[in-house]
Amino acid sequence: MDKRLQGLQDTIADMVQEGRGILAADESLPTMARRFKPIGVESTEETRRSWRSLLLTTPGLGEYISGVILFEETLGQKSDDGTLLPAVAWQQKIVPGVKVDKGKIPLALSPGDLITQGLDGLAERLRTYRDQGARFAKWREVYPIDKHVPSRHGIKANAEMLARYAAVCQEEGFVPIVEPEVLMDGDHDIERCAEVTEAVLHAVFHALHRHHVALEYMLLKPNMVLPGKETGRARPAEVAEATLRVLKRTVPAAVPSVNFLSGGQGPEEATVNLDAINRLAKDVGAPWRLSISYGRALQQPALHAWAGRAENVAAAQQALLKRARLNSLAMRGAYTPDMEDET
Ligand code: 5MM
Repeated sequence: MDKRLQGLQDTIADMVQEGRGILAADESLPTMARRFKPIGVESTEETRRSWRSLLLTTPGLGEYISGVILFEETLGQKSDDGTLLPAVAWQQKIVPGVKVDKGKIPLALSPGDLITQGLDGLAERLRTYRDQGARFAKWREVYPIDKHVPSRHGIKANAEMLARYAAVCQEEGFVPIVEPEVLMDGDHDIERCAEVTEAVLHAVFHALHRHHVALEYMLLKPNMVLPGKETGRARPAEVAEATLRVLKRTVPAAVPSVNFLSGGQGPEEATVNLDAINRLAKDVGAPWRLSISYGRALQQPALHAWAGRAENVAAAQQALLKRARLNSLAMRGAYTPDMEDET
């Protein structure tokens, strides 16, 4: 095996492990400001450093978390003892990665569709990130659901973008996380989400094939199949059935792991649904690991416990560890809601 492929294989081996998932801590500046606002913390370089340092120095986190997606700024930041944060992550065998997209804009002449920017200069940026310790990358395309959205053209354009990003990553020795997110916003039913997610994933894997992306060396970060937020929640068994049905129709077995985003589900809801998916997969079989790449669903309780105060760091780390541990159980289909009452 050549050196580049061996490097990709090693990264996959370090990231795809039973009972371990990915922590998404790659919020851009406006998103981080939105997350800090309810706890009364101003988003500055220093508060973002404190928060992300708290996450990565959580004792025992590596037992449940195998990778962390960082925001570019974090790659150069240090913990209180002066260790660079990517190195802090790796002390617990948590592989550091980086979000490389530059955010979404409206897709021109295609009302309602969005498209993500950031391909220009990507290979050069990846070389810098590699020197800073990153070994994988992440790029998100976003698909709102409406009557005529996403359009067929929008689905194709977004798939092309994800595939071009993934190809550049693999050429530079980075494992790409491919994140097509069908949003939960709206009043659609679960079948409409299934229909859109299926069309999106079909297009993404066609494009990845056209662009020679090796599926063995990438990770998929999709949404679960859920009804719109305004429609109300579906039963976990229903979510599991629809999600596995769509994934089985669209995701080749060569992909080593599917790492769901939480997408606005509450922390417990995201765990219950992951558990239901893994319980069903035990019955009906699934060729990939079914794990997490949660942002809000892992961080939210910890963020509220912290509230920007140094004296709350230990409590916040406990809250993060609890969500990581319960999601680890859900990856095995071994979570029950009464576990929420244990510390
Ligand atoms: C969908 O968002 C990703 C997963 O987070 P959730 O589990 O909270 O849904 C997340 O990685 C997202 O892509 C980042 O937070 C970056 O978001 P922005 O919009 O700030 O680039």
